[in-house]
Amino acid sequence: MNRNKMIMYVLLVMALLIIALPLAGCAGSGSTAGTTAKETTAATAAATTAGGAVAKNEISIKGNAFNPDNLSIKVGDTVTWINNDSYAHTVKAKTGEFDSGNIASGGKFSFTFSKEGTYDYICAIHTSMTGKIVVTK
Ligand SMILES: [Cu+2]
Repeated sequence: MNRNKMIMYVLLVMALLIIALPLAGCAGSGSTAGTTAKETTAATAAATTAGGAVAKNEISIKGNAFNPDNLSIKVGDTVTWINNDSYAHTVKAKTGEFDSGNIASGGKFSFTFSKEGTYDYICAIHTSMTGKIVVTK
């Protein structure tokens, strides 16, 4: 009965393989948890607020002239005059709302307009220098 034993043995091995293979397959295909590390490039959105900030409502005084010599603003706005000449000037409203007095070379004068209207002004030293501020709501 050697032959029968052989067959039994082969059948047993085959049976074991049939049972074992799927298990081995499961074990083999274990956790393929590939942690794909997504690189987050630190986007440093450089919010560079324009370096040379162009100041609002500035009037340059140069060459015996106001520049701009006609400026429109809103109620509550502040206007700043900057004397870029090498000698003094003034900023004086014809109707008296403001008067800077002497603004030395390099000096500034600011005035906040709280009422709407048209403000004509001059330099009291050089009366041919004229300017206008138009204030609206
Ligand atoms: Cu002047």
